Amino acid sequence: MKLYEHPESGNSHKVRLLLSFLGLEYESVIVDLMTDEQHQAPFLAVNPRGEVPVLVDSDLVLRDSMAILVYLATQYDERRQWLPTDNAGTASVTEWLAFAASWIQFGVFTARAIVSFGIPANGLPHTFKGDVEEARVRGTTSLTIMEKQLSGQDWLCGDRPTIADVACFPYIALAPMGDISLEPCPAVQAWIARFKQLPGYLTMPGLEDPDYRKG
Ligand SMILES: N[C@@H](CCC(=O)N[C@@H](CS)C(=O)NCC(=O)O)C(=O)O
Repeated sequence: MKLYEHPESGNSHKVRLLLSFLGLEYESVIVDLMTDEQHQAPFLAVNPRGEVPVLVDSDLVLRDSMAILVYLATQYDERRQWLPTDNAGTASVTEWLAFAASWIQFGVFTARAIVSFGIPANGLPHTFKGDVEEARVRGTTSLTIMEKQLSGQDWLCGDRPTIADVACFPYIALAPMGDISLEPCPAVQAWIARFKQLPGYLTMPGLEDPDYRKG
């Protein structure tokens, strides 16, 4: 398997995490987001959306972190620990994958991109400023929603971690990079601490030092 990724990309990190939890080997191809390599012809031939991550497994090319998580959890997790097989369980996990791709992406993700990288990301040209206030409102609301969900249970979809937790973890844990505090959310903080204890957990820049880009 080949993963097109970037070390500071939380969407890439979701995939790195699940590959590690499942003990899967892969070849890493770094796409330099800092020099706009994602918008140059060679990479656009791989992903016309100009985004990482992309996973290539034999003839299959997957261009979205959620699609990749579902693929890995169905293709390579024989015990189906990361994606329930019952219909209601599958739908509940999908609800949180959609939350990660919408509320989280356009909330904490976007606030982090603007505050720590100076760009709005989300496929917009670097000349765009982005709206950090809008992103912070969505980000704060996302945290409130997650706080409520995690107040009565250890994991987003019940008593065991699933790809719902993997999909939501990086950008929620990186929220302080967008100047969104986790202080008002003790249940979210406890979930982050629990997630970091999972066997095979990997860190990424910003998770331990949210100010590393602000120096
Ligand atoms: N829906 C996509 C979003 C991927 C995404 O936002 N990737 C960012 C890095 S984390 C990217 O490559 N952005 C490049 C750009 O916006 O120019 C997914 O979940 O994989």
